[in-house]
Amino acid sequence: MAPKIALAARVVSLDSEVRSKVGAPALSAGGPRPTLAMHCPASGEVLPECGLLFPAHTMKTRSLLAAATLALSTNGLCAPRQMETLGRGVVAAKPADGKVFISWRLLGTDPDATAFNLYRAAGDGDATRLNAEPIMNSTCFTDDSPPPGQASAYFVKPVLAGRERAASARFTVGANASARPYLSIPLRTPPGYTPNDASVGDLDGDGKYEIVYGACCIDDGGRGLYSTGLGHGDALHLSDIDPDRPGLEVFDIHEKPRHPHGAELHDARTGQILWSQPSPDVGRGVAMDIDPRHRGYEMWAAGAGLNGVWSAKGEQVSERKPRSCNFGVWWDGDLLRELLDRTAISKWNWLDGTETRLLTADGCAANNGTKATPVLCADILGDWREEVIWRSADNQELRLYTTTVPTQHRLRTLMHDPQYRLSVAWQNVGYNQPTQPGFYLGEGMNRPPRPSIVTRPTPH
Ligand SMILES: [Ca+2]
Ligand SMILES: [Ca+2]
Ligand SMILES: [Ca+2]
Ligand SMILES: [Ca+2]
Repeated sequence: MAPKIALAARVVSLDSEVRSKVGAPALSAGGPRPTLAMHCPASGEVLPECGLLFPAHTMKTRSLLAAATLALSTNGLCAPRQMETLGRGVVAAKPADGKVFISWRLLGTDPDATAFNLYRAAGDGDATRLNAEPIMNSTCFTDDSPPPGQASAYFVKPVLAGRERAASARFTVGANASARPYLSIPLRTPPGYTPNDASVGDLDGDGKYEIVYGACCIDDGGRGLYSTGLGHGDALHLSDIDPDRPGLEVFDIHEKPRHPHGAELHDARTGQILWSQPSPDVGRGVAMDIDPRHRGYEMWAAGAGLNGVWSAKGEQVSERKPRSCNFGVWWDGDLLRELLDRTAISKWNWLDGTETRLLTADGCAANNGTKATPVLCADILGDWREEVIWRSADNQELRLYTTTVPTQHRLRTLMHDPQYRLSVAWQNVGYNQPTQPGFYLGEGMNRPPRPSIVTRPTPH
């Protein structure tokens, strides 16, 4: 409300000024609400639908009206923009000259008259103020004589009206810190291992989310949980692939493996391999429920010696496999997932191993060359089934395709399943991989648990 009040005050002020200039009677305190007028730049006439402040019959009046309009725009009718809460961001760097350079933030909410005192605490000693007078003309300082052989902790206190305010967090330069103009954040990267994508889910059911980073898994606290040691792969699927065994499973494939597990399903919590298929090189692999005769997701992969479709138990349930090994989409009325490849959606006919085309997105094009992925496939609108966004072949539009097939199944929006929501994000991380929910979504599924979420009220 504050900007609107300020704006009204400015308008009243200008209104009084303009009225005196043009000889119009002043507005009384209880009079009509002042109104800003819009006028035609060419004729100077006030546009009637915008309200009349007073006749725009002099250039001076028009100038003042323009000033009033400018006041309106510069005072801002919009509410203040929400911004993240930032601290002082004190940082200290140690260049090669033996000095320490310290800088900090002047925040957008700080009054213009804010000054700062900078303090240094060496070792366990008391803090010493480094500046003689509060620092007004900058938000940085060079400490010419940091105590040798001791850690130095730097912090600032804002000074307003001669009074110090709360101290910032401290930034400590170690006693033997190397002289270098950067801060080093060490990473632990498995040597020689570069996964192409990552999936996220609650692998141990404690409500916190782990990251499956190819063959390895990072616990919610950031520590390594396990690695299957099976190496690089171009695709990975995390979900409740086998609903008859507890927890989530990961279907992973491996490029030129030096082991017999070209395509394998493993326990997402422990990394234990549940079954695998050998192949000298596997480039694609997917997991989704396409066959209602076998409970759980089916899997297939593109690699030498890999034929047919496997059930969640690792049994070959079809000698043939879908022509594509790419994306899945919940599109028709059943709970099975349909095949999404290039700019088409197809249905797998599990009885004879053929496919039926359900949708061809004429005039659209797929992305990422041979990966042939859509812009996005997710439960964006409507019921729980997924929409597909493709670009038009001429790049002049994005098209959102939504199903028109009725269904008898009612599920909560998939976007409120936390793993699914994250999978919409992971879909475009690295090599695009389709979404996967944190529960089994397929034929014979149980009612999914109500997601443990809160939402912020928003106007509808
Ligand atoms: Ca967890
Ligand atoms: Ca499972
Ligand atoms: Ca199945
Ligand atoms: Ca379906």
